[in-house]
Order: sequence, then C-alpha cells, then structure tokens
Amino acid sequence: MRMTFRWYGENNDSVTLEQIKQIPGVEGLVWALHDKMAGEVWPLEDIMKVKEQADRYGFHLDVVESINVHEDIKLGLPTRDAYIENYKESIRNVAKVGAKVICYNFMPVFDWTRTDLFKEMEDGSTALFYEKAKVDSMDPHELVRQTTSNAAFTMPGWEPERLAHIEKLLKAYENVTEEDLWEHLQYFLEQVLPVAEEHGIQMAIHPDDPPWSVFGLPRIITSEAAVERFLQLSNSPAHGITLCSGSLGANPENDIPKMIRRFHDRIPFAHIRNVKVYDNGDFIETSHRSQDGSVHIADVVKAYHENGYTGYARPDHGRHIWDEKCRPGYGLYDRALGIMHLWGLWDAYELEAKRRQS
Ligand code: DNO
Repeated sequence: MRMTFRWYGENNDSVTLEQIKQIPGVEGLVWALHDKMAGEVWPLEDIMKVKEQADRYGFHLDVVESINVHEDIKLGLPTRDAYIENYKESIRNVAKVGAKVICYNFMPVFDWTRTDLFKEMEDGSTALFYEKAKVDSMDPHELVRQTTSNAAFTMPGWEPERLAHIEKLLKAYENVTEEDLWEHLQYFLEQVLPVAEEHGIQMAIHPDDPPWSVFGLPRIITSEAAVERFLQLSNSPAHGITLCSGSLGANPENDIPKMIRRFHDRIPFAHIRNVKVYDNGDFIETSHRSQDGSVHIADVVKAYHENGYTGYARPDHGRHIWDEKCRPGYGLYDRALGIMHLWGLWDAYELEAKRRQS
C-alpha cells in the first residue's frame, strides 16, 4: 500500500505541503489542475508548476484526481470527439511528470452529492451528510427556480453561477438512459485506453457517490455487478477502478471487503473511508474507525493486505475537528488520523503475516 494525500494546490487548500510532509508514510500527492474546466487540455507548463512544488518536498505525482470528463462525452454528442482528443493530450502531458494513475468519474452533472457539508455530530465535530428523503423529494428544476429567485445557496454545488448551466444539462439528460451512458463510457474508453496504455498509465474510474440515481439522472457505477460489467468493457491493463469504500459503502448491500478480494488486481487506487448508514437511507461520514461507521475498515485493509496490495491509497473525506477551517471533507487533522489508523491496521497485519511465515 503506497500512501498518498489529496492536495488542492497552493491557492485552493488550507493544508500546506509542509504539514503533509509530517504525516507518517505519505509518499505522494493526489493532485489536479483545479482551475481547468472539464474538456480543457492540461498544459504542460501548468503541470510543471505543480511538479516543482511537489519536488521541494520529495512527493511524487503518480496519482491524478481527477481529469474530469466533459458532459458532451457522457451525453454522447457529436462534439465529444474534440473533447476526447483534448483528454488524450492531457494524458500525454501528465505522463511527462510521471503520472501512473488517472482517477476519473462518469457521473452526469453532479459529482459527489450531499445535503449538508457541516452536519454536527454528537462529539461536536462536523461532517458531510446526505439526507435521502430530501434529495428524493426534490424537483431539481424547481430547486433551480427557487435558488435563482432568492439567490440562496440551497445545496452544495448549486452555486448561483452554475445554475443556468445545470438547468440546460438536466434537460440534455432527459432522454439519456443508463444503457446510453454505458455505451458512451465504452466509446470514451475505446479512445483513451490505448493512449493511457502507451504511456504506462492506468485509468481508474471512481464509483458514483452516492451509488444510486439522483435527480432522475442515470448513474451506473454503483455496485459489485456494475464493477464487474465495467471491467468487462476492456482487457487493457490500463483499465481499472478507484475503489472508494465510502461511496460504494453508502449502500449497505455493497460488501466492500468482498469486492476488494474479488477485484484487487484491477484497483490501482484505493480511497479508504468510513460512512455510517441509517435505516432511512441517510448517511454521514464518520472517522475511519470500523466501530464508528457501517464499513468494516479493518476488514477493508485486511482484504488489501492479504492480496499483497501494492497500489496507491489515500484516506478519504474526514470530519472537521478541533475547530479546523478547511474545504469540506478535506481538512488536515481527521485525514491524518485516518492515515495513522490505516497504517496501524496494515502494520499489524504485516506483523501477523511475518510471524505466520517464520
Ligand atoms: C470527493 C471525491 C470525488 C472524486 C471524483 C473522482 O471528494 O472523492 O470528487 O474526486 O468523483 O473523479
């Protein structure tokens, strides 16, 4: 397991490289050019700036998260080919600084969705929260209208400047089915996988978060069966997944340790975090510890360990603790605690395995 830490860049992150350097066992940054829109080429010049920053602290840039996929590609529009060409160019450019894994997702319109970014927990910390009934009962068009009229920020990701765009996209997706989305994904992969393969890069899709349809939009990377179908789309060694225990774990039917045992050689990148799921389908992101959530993180790490996992891992979202002011889910403290928890488990399994051998 090669430990990494997500960093949003000098102007976008409250966490500094100096701080990350002091977390035990972190060898690389999970990075992106966060000012680039989906579909834009990532210029080598901008990539080199991140490289210089990382070099100062001895971090590698092996894992990119994410080069986002333009909506026209997900929609299967004729304009997609130009965006796919740009995507290929970005693959070639990140390869020049040694990238080995590109995490991406194929979720229409919204990436991860939550109803509250700072939900107070019993111990006074706050965390990302999803209220299922609230999302299920929401008519997104109505929400756009309401938000436009009072300019209030009603949902994470629904900033006023994005609304016109969201309304247009929701319309464009009205007739796109899950099967269409699978087809568009396959088309995209057929074009980009050979380029990734040629540059020694693995494309690792991130599952949908949450792993079900929201606002009537199709979502396809949601379960063990879906991952199986996805992996069957190509035999390329460049074709893999980012196994996110928290995203898939929001559906209690997803047995994460079982999925790791089954797919471990197709998981170049592991996102490890816990989530507590309530009977009504709500969920909250807890500490990484098994006892605090619904995903058995100790068994997740065991599943990686017993399969000799040599891929990259990162702690995922953390709670906001000790009064930290940070990006939602991306503070220093709880993610650093998460790393120590993951190492603690890993080291114990390692010791146990060595003792068994001798
Ligand atoms: C949330 C992340 C996601 C993830 C993308 C991958 O914090 O896990 O935004 O980066 O879905 O493409």
